Amino acid sequence: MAPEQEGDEMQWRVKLPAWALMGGLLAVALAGACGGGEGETSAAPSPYTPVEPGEAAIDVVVVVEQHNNPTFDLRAQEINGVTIADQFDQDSSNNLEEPLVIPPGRIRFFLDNRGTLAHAFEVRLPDGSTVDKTRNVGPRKTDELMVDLEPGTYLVLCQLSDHAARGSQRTLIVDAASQYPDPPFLSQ
Ligand SMILES: [Cu+2]
Repeated sequence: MAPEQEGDEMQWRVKLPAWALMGGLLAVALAGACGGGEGETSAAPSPYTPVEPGEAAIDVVVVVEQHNNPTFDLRAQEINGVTIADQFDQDSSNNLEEPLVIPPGRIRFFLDNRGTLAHAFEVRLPDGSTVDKTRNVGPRKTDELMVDLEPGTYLVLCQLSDHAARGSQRTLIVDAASQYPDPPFLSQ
């Protein structure tokens, strides 16, 4: 009888850790399901999300679209809630001669990737140096880039692969004479 008892005892020892493991896995699975649910039900990111308390106020919000289907393009949709999409044609081969003109100050570029590829967004000085840039933004995703810009001429582009050369670029002119209403934030 002694060997059987020993066997039962060994099984029991094995079962304890197994139950503990299953309980742990269940807890992790439940936590993951809850977290995913919250992410899916939250609203789509807005260009006009208020800044956090203590953060510098934003002067200008520019909604920039990236396209690559059928042609690569980088064009602006709106500035501070004012639609400016009609300032840009669908021909991206002339984007350097068809500038985006915005007021100076603290700028939030809200990048809206409408394409089927990952894109990104970079602001460059005329000498080619980088002011700031986003990481890669997946298809149908958004991101934002916050920069302080003084009046002058800049270049905005997608810095990935050959996208800029294929049309994902545009001259950016920051001009104090460019006037828009304040950004439609709920609070600042
Ligand atoms: Cu791109």
